[in-house]
Amino acid sequence: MTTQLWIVLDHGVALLGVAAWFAAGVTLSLRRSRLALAAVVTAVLVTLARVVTVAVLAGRGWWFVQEKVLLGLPMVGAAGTAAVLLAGRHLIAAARGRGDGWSASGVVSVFTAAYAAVTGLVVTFVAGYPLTVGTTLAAIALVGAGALLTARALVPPAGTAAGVGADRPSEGRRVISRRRLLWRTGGAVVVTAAGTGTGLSFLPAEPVTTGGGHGRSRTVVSVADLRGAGPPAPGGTVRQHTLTASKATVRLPSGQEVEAWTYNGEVPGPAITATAGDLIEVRLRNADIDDGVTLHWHGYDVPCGEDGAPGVTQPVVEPGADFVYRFPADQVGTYWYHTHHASHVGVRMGLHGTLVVTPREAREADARPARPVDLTLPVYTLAGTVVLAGVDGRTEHSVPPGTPVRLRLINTDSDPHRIVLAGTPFRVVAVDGRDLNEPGELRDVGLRLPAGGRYDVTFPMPDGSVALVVDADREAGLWLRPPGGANPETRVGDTATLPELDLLRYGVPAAVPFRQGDANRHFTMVLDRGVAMVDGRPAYAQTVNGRGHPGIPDQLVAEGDVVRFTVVNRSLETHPWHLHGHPVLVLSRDGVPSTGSPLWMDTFDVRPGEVWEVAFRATNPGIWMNHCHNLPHAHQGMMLRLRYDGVTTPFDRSTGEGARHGH
Ligand SMILES: [Cu+2]
Repeated sequence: MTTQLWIVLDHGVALLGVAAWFAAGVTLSLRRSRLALAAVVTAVLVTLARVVTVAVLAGRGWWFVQEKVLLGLPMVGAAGTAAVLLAGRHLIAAARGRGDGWSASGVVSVFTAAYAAVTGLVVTFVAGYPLTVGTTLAAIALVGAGALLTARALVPPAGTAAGVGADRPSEGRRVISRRRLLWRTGGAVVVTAAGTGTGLSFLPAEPVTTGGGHGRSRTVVSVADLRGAGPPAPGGTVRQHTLTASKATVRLPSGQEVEAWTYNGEVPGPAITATAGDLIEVRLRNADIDDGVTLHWHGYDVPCGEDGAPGVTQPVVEPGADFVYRFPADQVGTYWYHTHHASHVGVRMGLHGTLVVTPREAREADARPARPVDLTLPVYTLAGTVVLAGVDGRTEHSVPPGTPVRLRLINTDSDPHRIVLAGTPFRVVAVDGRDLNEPGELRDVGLRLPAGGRYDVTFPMPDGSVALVVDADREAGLWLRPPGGANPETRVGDTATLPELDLLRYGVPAAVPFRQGDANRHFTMVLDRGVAMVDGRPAYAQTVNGRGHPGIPDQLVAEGDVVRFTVVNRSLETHPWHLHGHPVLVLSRDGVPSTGSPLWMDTFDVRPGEVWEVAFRATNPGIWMNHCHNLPHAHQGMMLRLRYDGVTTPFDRSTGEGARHGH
């Protein structure tokens, strides 16, 4: 059973426990002793079942259970034991025909167990990992408050002193004043604990974590000086583009008209291509995007000053302003660009385009008799319609059999797309722009393309037709047909049921520049939902280690370090993790090492319950965004910065830490 299923099961059992303890409390209050006994027994059994689900999850990783083991289970365990001892005696007596099972202490203790159960569940959903002193105090205070209020409702401190010493008024008064004292003291303790706990929860974190490495050096360089200017390599040219961001109406081939945000009036924006050794120079102008825009070169390891992260590597480009990006085309492969300011809106509205750099020798190869077909195919959703390379229906190409075909798949959306290629065996030769080692021939598998990810797929054109199907929509997609169309149509079966290619077991291992043990810094990022400050406001956020942007500590590294990330997904949503400026080498997933080709990725899907170990060498100084590429998640807090020792930014308009960055 997957960790995700255990997480769901554990939530379910926890919820059942809450229901059982409350049912016990209510039936006991109503003096329905048989029902109450049954409910208490059920609650105890469910609580014991939770010990099992939590133990299994603990085996998957401490991050999944810390707050349950240290707080949730002990609270419900203690309160539940008290409930069994205090209520059980009377209930068993009632079952034997003596009394109605009711006792004030029984009712209070059973309800307290219910409060403990519900509080444990709330802590999991609101605070999660890591468990803090603040959360612990607030949770215990909450349960204590519930217990006190229940006791007060059953045994009022004043007024009807009826039962208490009616015949001996002085003793009655003494009991009442003792109770008042108890309630006041208890109330004061609860309020203080709740206040302290809540206050502690809102304290800002340390601004920086060092991941076990050393701290600050004295060399200081500004990201503004980490630029990519310089002439192209010998034989290269300068690839100049001007991209103007503007609102425009885009007409899809189906006739649908969409109000979009565009680069040069198009979605996707102009395709930028270059040959290795060229210099890419792009002038970005903002015509009328009120929020402002930038250009981020997704997966391209540009010098930091060209990275397009507003408030970190440059100011946001406001309407009427411009910014020039220059960087060498020294990295061959399939990439894309997009705005990095308010990108959860901007990219969805259309501010993205493709960037493809081909090897220098590829140009001479174009003279071969079978001219290769090389198609760049961004997949994106525009106004709710899935579009493949500008087309919201079928695209058809005529390709002579034997022609080498390369399809460059790019997912610019915030959710994964499923791609199926029917009619030919094929190879995935590159992932995120980086070639795989000896990728084997594939057929009848689905490809899950993560948000922001790219796959280059190749095959020689067969005699029949080939269909590329996106998200099982057989009416749309790309169709390649031999000229003349004499051959029968490729039958596209049920693409949804095909198994999914696991890239961690695809291709052949090869030498890698470092291993897990070489890492001299290690950062753990536990991804979840919870209440946290995001951009200065409390929110039900997408969190990293319980915090939201910009309150998540910067990760400090030094040039030359081998840095390891452990990325844990405690939530029930997929988080496509994306570090700027560096590809990461995938080491393992859920403790199982990668056994295929070395796999370098810039965006990897961490699905619910998964634990990924990745590493990279810090060779590109700067301050780099490190975030979930489900862009609404990034906007809801799931974003932090990886900062090289000694690098500063002049663009952070607040006090240096904790600025509002676009994303
Ligand atoms: Cu996410």
